[in-house]
Amino acid sequence: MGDDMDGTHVLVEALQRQGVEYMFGIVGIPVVEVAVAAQRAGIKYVGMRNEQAACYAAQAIGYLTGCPGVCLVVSGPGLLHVIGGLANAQSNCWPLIVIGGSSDQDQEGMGAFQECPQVEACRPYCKYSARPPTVDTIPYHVAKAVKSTTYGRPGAAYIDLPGNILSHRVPEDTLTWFPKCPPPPIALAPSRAIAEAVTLLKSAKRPLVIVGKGAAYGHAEDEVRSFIAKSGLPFLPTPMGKGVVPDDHPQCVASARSRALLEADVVLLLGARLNWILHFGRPPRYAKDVKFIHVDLCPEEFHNSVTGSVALLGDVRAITIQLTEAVPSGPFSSNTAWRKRLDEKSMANMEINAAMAGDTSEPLNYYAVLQNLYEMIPSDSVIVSEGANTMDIGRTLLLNKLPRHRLDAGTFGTMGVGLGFAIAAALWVRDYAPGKRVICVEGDSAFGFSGMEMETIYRYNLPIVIVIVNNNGIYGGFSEEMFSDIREGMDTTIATPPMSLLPSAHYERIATVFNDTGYFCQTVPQLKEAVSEALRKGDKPTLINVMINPMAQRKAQDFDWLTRSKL
Ligand SMILES: Cc1ncc(C[n+]2csc(CCOP(=O)(O)OP(=O)(O)O)c2C)c(N)n1
Ligand SMILES: *[C@@H]1O[C@H](CO)[C@@H](O)[C@H](O)[C@H]1NC(C)=O
Ligand SMILES: [Mg+2]
Repeated sequence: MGDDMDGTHVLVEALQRQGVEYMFGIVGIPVVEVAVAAQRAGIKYVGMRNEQAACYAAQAIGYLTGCPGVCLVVSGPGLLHVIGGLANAQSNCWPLIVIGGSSDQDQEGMGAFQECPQVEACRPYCKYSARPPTVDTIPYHVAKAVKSTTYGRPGAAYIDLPGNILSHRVPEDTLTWFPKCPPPPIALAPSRAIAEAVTLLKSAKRPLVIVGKGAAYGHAEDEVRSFIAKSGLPFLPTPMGKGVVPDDHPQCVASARSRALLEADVVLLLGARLNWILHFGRPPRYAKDVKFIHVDLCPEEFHNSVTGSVALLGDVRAITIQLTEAVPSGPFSSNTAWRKRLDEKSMANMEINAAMAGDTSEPLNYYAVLQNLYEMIPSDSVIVSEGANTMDIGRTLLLNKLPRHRLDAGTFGTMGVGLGFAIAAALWVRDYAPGKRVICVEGDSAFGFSGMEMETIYRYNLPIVIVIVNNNGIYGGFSEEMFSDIREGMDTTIATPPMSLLPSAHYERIATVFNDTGYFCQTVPQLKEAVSEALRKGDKPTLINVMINPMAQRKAQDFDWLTRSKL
């Protein structure tokens, strides 16, 4: 007879056989042993301070590596904290496996410690949610979770492990291990559909390509770049599609986004969904009769919101090769009127941005801070960003030249993702792209959601540069004087504006808790000094708090950012 193995060790070995490399989490009953066994087996474990942030880190490493990261949590409250993260991963279509300990099965229904309907709670936010009934079924469920999270549209999976299963021992020779899940099969579009797409593109007067994060996840950068080069078509990226083709490419019309969407007559979507980020493909943001050619790996995504003209189902990289082969060289370069209209608008918008960035009067505005930051950071940096104005203005000013180098609040618009994403990015850089920098640009409110992950960042000595763009509030706040005037003699809960945070908070002093010194900046020279020191040090975290004008605004927009129905 061979040796016995407990559920914990079966779980860890199954994860390892599936190629899982990173685990993020918080331990407690009954999963302490899982984290310890994972480390012993060589799985990199990062202990975090809140399960939500751990889950953000796990899904970001999944997006960056293509292999799901694991988030390990305890029963009850630990599991419930992770659900925001699960929903975020599912919404972004990023691979993630959450593993939750749960109370012993023989106490079910009796008010067991942290008893909670965990499999049911996770199910709406997952592609697969299950509890292996026995120790010997764990390898099957782990293999199935890996397959569910990476095949078809990527997403999240949940595996529930009661304490009694984690500790139960079975003879090793009764176990069946599953081989590493093969990479997802690649589907091409039928050549007839490719021909239809190309005919439509050729007939277009005002064609536009939109590059989504599906193209980034699908590693289609070389193919999309070739397609853009050969076709000569103007393009713009979605927020996390940035960098698949460099933002500063001459055919990028992101600076004329509203006009490009509104006036295009044929739009080719490469791994981008017609959800709120692309204003549902409908008026008033698009022409009423615009035609969509949609490339997606999920058939249910087609004809959502508007009926498309051509649906190309399959792998975005393979289909982009098909399109590149079928499209004639530079057929659109003759279409100078359309390009001219877009370029004029781009120039006008870029001039407004440059004027605002050039205004370095104090208190600073967003544009001055973000443009000066951009000019200092290496162009291959991974940029993590969240906040409202901070993130939106940063999307325009912080250009990406490489794919998967922008991580932000994404499809679900979640605040609190930044530090978890940055932790994952720092590990990815350490292990796969040494020398790159991770720059995490946070609104002051956004930073607060997962602020204690600063301890995690210091504990693992991750060289992340965190820049807080501090305007004393959510979208904006008040100066110290106005804040105290507003509340003078009043009940603070009645008088404090809901969008305001404590004025002039010295978030940089959080660094002193971890025996470091942060930077407080109110001027451009101070910002430059702080960033250059951070980049020079290079081997440790840096926390920079930049005070800006609490009344600073985004430049005037042609449309409300969120397209609303007229109810
Ligand atoms: C989890 C979550 N809670 C609340 C919100 C609503 N919300 C949107 S942006 C934002 C914060 C914006 O403030 P800040 O991060 O300081 O950026 P700013 O616009 O001030 O630059 C909040 C709370 C959200 N998107 N996600
Ligand atoms: C704190 O930092 C100083 C140098 O800045 C160093 O000498 C000291 O050892 C550090 N203390 C701890 C506990 O790390
Ligand atoms: Mg703010």
